[in-house]
Amino acid sequence: MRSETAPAIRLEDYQPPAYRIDKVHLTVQLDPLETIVKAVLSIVMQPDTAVGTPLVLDGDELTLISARLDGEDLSVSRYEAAPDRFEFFEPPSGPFELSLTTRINPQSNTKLMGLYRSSGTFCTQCEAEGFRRITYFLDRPDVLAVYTTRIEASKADCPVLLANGNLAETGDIEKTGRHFAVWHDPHPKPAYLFALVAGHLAQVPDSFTTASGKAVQLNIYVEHGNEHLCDWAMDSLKRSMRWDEEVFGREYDLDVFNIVAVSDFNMGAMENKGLNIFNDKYVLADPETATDQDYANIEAVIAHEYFHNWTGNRITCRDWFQLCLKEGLTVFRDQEFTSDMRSRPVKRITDVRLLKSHQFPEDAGPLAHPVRPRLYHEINNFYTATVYEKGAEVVRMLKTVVGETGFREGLDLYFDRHDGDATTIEAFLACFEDAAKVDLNQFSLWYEQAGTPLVSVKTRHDPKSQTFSVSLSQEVPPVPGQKSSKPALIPLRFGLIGADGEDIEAISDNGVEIVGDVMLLDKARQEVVFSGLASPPTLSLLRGFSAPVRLSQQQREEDLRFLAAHDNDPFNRWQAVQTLCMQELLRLTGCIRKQETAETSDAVVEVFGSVLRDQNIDAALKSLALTLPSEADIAQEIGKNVDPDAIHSARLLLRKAIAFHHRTELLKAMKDVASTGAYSPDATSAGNRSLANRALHYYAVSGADDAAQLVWEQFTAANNMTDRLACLTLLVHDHLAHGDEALKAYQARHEKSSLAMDKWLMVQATAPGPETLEKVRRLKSDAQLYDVTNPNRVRALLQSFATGNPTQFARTDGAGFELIAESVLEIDKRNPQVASRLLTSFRSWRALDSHRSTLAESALLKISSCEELSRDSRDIIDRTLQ
Ligand code: B3K
Ligand code: ZN
Repeated sequence: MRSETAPAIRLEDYQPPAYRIDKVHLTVQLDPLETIVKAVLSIVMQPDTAVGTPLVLDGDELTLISARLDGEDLSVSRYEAAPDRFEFFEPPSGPFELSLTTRINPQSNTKLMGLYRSSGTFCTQCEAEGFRRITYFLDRPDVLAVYTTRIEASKADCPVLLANGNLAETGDIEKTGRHFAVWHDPHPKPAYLFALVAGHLAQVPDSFTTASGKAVQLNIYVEHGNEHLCDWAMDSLKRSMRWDEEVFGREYDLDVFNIVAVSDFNMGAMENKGLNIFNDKYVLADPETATDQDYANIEAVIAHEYFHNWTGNRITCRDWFQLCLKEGLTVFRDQEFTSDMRSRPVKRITDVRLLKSHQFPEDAGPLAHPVRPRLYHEINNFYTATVYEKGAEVVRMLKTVVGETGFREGLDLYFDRHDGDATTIEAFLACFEDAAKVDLNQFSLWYEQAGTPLVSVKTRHDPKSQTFSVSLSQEVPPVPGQKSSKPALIPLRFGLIGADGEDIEAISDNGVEIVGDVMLLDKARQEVVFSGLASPPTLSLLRGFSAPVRLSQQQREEDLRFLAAHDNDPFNRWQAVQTLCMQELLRLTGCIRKQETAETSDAVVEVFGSVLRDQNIDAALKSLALTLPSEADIAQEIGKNVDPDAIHSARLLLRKAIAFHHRTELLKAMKDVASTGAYSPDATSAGNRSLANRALHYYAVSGADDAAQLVWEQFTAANNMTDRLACLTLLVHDHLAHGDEALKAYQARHEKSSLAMDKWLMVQATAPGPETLEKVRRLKSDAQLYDVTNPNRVRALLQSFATGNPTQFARTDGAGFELIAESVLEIDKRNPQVASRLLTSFRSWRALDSHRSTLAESALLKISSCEELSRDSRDIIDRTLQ
């Protein structure tokens, strides 16, 4: 007997709530095993509600202790309470106060939703539906209330007591050894933004003065001993606050902004009003334990959560289908912040790589869904790359379509018109239609249709008429459960490049609207004809990746080499190198599969020489240009009958050829950017390290006699985590001498830092080679090194194996799939969200060759046959197998 699938929730069934809850007064008496929550709810029946309509509150694993109505005990005949609901029959038709007291057990809360404990600290996670695990409530985002929270706890165990809003009162509870704090949040908010933290935490204080001169107290709370690791996060916070004022005119609105870092957290961080709670991975950093990537992530996540204060908190979602309203927009905002703080082209390339590696496969597989889904069984499974990353791309396209000014005016209108609302995508788009006077009807399809559009391009030059025609067509490949798709409005930024490498101003006529350097594709097939072109230009299409589409364009190798050298759009220069590599990698993979001799193309290898020698691109960009498409990217491009071993071999072959041919230039590149002096996390220094380590990545397999020794020496000499981890990865993944010694040395050095040890687990889990599986199993059973209760450990060891080690996950003996299937079942019992996320690593199973896909299917069927699967995992497994 398999467990039941939860009922589907549909967008079309949305109904406004029958009752409002305007005020919430919570008293939380903290105790690890028996926490008592008294909730006093000020409730009003909505004008359209029929008198006598029952009030049904959500609950999840709750025990009711008492219920009172306007201060009097509520007779048991007037309500029914179960762990998952509280139903009040025939509530008063006028305003009333319902007081409910419930008991919960934070210590046994292994789902890490609701109120739980992380290393002894009490903390909460309420998005999406965690508040109902604290008290009975209308736990939906369109019920907005003003919260006052009184926390009571042992003074010794919990000297720090925090909740949303401003601190109103503190004091001792006489003769009990307990104390209290009262927090008041004047901004009405949905329950998912509620937060509470209590524990033994160190406070790192700072301050910020807003543009209008208001003083805000800033605090980061961390475990004692970690105070010295907060400087970067605090600096990032202050820069985010200033940037949001300068770029979007948004100021902070409370007296205090608190951030708490905890070590057990299901995701990255949470934007609770005035009290952001973070996975410590996105707060703590010093050069010894954090890489440049970690520094960049911290900056971006701190900014993202802070930006939610306006896009998410002051303006929230009407229902969970509108999740992209806050997430897509906030990701767009954090991407812009990073672009301003660092290098815009580098950020764009990094984001597009992420989109292509995470979102494109999602959109091409069984878990595909529109940016705004229409149906869900478990909302936690919709915090996806599609909602976040494609959602941000849609906002970026909106900006392209309505123009810079129209975009800013539309957003200003959105903030004005909807401040304090729980609203929808339609309302958001209407602001841009009104401000920029455009019709976004066709554009809105981006929110409705799943699947990545494929844009096919053909060009033709006619010397007689001196015209250059570009024929374009668009189609969305079939998506399970989606009827045929309509043509979307696709903004294609482009340039026509002359033989001298300069962009040509060309005149076009006919059906395609062109605004500046953007063609607006709006039909299934269209043609643009440019005139006055005696010789054929080179077309640079989809500059800046102006739309989340796949391009099918027959590009000659010489055109790609020309674009790689001359395109004045940095994104497309990078893309040209990637396309060249991808074509070469597909060819090599084909040869290997057919057991033909695979020889690398000298011309492609030489492109890397030109990139290495190019004086005009900065180090970070150069490093990206030298990065080959990942194995997963190649697999995705192949699309079906995928053999990960062949892909791995092809990629290694090309890497070795590049390394062998450019040994001298690689050494020179390393020398040119070698760091002198102390570590600094700034973008330029990080770019230099990135290039040096990229060059070393090639040099390590160049066949040079000193290669392995050089990596080992750099490992031992490294004065920062970025370099140390880069070397460790090479030593282990390329099976160089000293690999085991390096792992031991790293372990000895970092065993006290769990974040650093996560990297150690990850390096081993992602090592290619058949020995990895046994190693992962050994590590998994080592209680000193692995802890199934900690989501970061699970992600470091198992998620990285499943998603970052394609040859071993998809082993031909099925042992990789089995390991992950077993682990999903084990984790699912404790923490469904972490388990279902791990389970999504099977999403591309149908694209594998028939032997491997049969093995994957049997692992999936094993999971599916489990009787006690959580709702989260049941939803993913059903969709993955459909
Ligand atoms: N809003 C949270 C994510 C909540 C996930 C709930 N399963 C973090 C963020 O996107 O900022
Ligand atoms: Zn977010």
